[in-house]
Amino acid sequence: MKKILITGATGQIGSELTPALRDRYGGTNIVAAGYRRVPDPELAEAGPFCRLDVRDAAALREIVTAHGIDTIFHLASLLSAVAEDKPQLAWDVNMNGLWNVLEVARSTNCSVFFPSSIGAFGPLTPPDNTPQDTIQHPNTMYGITKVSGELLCDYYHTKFGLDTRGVRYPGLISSKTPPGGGTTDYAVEIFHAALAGRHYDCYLAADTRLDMMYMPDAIQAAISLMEADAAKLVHRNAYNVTAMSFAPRDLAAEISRHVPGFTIDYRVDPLRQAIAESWPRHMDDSAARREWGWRPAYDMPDMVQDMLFQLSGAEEAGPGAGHAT
Ligand code: AKB
Repeated sequence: MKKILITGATGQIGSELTPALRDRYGGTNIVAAGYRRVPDPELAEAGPFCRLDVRDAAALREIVTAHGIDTIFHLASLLSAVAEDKPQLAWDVNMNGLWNVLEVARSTNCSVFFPSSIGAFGPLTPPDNTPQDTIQHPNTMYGITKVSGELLCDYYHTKFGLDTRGVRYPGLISSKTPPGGGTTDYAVEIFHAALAGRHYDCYLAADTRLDMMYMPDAIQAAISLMEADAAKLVHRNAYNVTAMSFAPRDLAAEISRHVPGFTIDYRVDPLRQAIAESWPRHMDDSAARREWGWRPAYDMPDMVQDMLFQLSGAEEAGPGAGHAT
């Protein structure tokens, strides 16, 4: 990786992956592309930034050729709850965006990282110790675009020899960036409520257990996979990766250990509850561990401690100080 393009650079993963890659490879070698016109000053000033709608194939090609890009981290995507609300738009952005990236990559010989998700599984999937290779059959538009994306990336590898790689992320928790319309967003919102001394109404039921990961591990997973020896990759696309598995009740109990008096109620949103119930509770990520050495650094108690530390610093610095929006 010498010249990297990140699509969706202003989003949940992109706003932390971009600085991490700039630290590693140098600011000028990382082109951040986002849909929103006004990026954070930090993102725009530490290296090249351009506005990009991934559905615009010509604009994408122009950026890739103008900057001599050899690797694309394609993060632009609508998340699960938003996609369920706007399924036509989700198909357009998630599928046509990926198609454009793969086509540009095919003609310019770029490597491609594509993040899939636990959303690529469905109600027929074994929810515990979910195997790497198993029945998927998602019943949400988000999941349909993710499983189609996995298959498309595999196809471009076998048919055209393109270097496509990807992981299935669980719910991601970040101290820096608010999530944008996912089913697992409660696991971030709850921290802001606890630290502000507010009561939290959780939209998932107390015992809805899901796979989760702290953002530093998610960033490390993307970088490690893209730097891994290609000869060792058997699965290539859509490696199960996880770090912890908990329900809202478990997270609330751990937060209460640090924030005495924190209170929570459960007011279930049927849409997001149904999505969550169709997803794995805990994936088997042994293929990722075996093939490219995946190993998360944070379990749930470590994550909670660090989130509270990071967010209390940010909140002391002023409202929204920790948010890269
Ligand atoms: C979402 O809820 O949409 C995401 C995911 C698990 O893919 N966080």
